[in-house]
Amino acid sequence: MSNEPTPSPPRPGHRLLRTAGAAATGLAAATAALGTGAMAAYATGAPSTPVIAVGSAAIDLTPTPLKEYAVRTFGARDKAVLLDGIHLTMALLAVLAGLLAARRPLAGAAALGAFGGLGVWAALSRPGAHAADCAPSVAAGVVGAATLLLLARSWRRTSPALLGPQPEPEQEGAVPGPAPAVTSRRTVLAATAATFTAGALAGIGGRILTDRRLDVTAARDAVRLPAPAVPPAPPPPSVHPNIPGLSPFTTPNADFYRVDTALTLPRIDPRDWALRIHGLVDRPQLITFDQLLREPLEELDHTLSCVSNEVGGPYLGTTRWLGASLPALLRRAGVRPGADQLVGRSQDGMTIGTPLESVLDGRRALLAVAMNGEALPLAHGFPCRSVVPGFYGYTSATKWLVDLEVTTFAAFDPYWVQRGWDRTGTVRTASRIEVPAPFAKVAAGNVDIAGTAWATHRGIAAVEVRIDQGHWRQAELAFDAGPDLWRQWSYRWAGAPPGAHRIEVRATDTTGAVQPEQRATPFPSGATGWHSTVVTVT
Ligand SMILES: Nc1nc2c(c(=O)[nH]1)N[C@H]1C(S)=C(S)[C@@H](COP(=O)(O)O)O[C@H]1N2
Ligand SMILES: [Mo]
Repeated sequence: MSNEPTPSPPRPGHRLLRTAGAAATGLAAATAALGTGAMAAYATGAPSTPVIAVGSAAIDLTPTPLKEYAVRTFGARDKAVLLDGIHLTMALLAVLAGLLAARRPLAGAAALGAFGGLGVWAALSRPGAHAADCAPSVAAGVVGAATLLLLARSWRRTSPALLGPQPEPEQEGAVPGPAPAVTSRRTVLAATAATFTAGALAGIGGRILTDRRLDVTAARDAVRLPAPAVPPAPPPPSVHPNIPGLSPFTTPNADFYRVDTALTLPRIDPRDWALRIHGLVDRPQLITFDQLLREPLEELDHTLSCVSNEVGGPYLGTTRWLGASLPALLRRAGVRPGADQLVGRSQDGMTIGTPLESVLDGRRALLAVAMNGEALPLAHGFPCRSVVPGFYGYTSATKWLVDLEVTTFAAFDPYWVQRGWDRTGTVRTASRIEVPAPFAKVAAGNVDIAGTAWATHRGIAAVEVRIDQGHWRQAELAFDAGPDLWRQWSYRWAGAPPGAHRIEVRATDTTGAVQPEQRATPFPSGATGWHSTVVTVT
């Protein structure tokens, strides 16, 4: 029963309260909806969670320039930013649905239900989606709509003005006897808050439970990596000029860049994993993880890089892969004449196409199972990914690989090619100054300049440095560990005079091609241009 005076006519304060209440019903109902969706995803898998499904669809629909902008601006945080954006948008729309519901409860509920419909569409549009994947969004939509309807109607009952003329109580605090329809505002507020809290807890709980159910870290820890058939010597120390600030020659797994479209990491138990090799082959293959580990395994030291890397950017790393020979497996399958593209498919539906001729030309392409002596980290493709030296990741390095199709370029455009990127994806010759850091202040005299250069699979023949547009000078190249690896370099700038200076670098690959000065954006086939750094000598 209400202890509050029932106002007549409503005062402005009450108007505000009613608006806030209406907004709160929308937020509470949406939270309950998302909580329900997260709980339901326990059964159908993390990618079918409504927000994840909508986010994944958004990633696939994002126009290339916007995607480039996101990678450039947010880097590895791009996914967190996207999810925050979706949550914020949802909150805003939920508030609007709540306000609408205050006037027209059914219409508000229908609006919230429509978001559920968006989730259904998104979940079903995922590659390899099953009908069941729409269940979390259906549940979310139904719960969201019903909750909003109930809450909005309750809120209306707290406001006699909305229910038509009511008899005046005799005095303040008197029991409003003849108006049983009027619910206490406090009761409805409590119900709204409880709905919100329950929804939030269900959301968090659903996520924790789903993560636990899908956890494959134990399975990953249990992987026993066989030794490679011919273990190569580790790169000698001379591959790395000993200059403070220069990146290590081998990138630790934890520091290895990550670029992919996966909002939730695919979690694959190796016991459930099998790789299908099919298409234009004489003998299609199905290989289990155990069978793959029984193949003669090879180690490959290799620098993987991303086409989205800006000049001087961070999206590359060097690692020692362990894996089975991809060309050997393709030969076993018997590649038919006429095939020119090898398409890798991941468990999450990514498609990546590599020129088949290059895979079979003698380069050391692998189906990799390990990185730096460890089973592949989940973020880098556990349990298996492809690696083909000479190509950017988007045309060669399918993570969470489950399917290899021998086909033609004419027959199929992979994911990034559909979005306008170059279908070949050969790594361009590039170089980067790492020391001194941009805008560093260094002491006059001898200044050490150092960095990395790469032209994966062709190899680096020379690196030159120039200062303030002077003559190009040869940098000193560290030991050449092979064409599939970056090459570190250094240059001692003797007698650096005080003032601001611009340092530039350019590399030459082993075909004799000099890195072009002309700037090009990463889209559609990799950035070009010389990297430069401005330093102040004091
Ligand atoms: N399944 C899947 N594999 C993928 C991608 C992806 O989005 N999904 N991105 C590719 C791109 S663009 C790059 S550069 C490399 C990056 O590999 P890394 O994240 O292990 O560094 O993975 C490639 N393989
Ligand atoms: Mo990439």
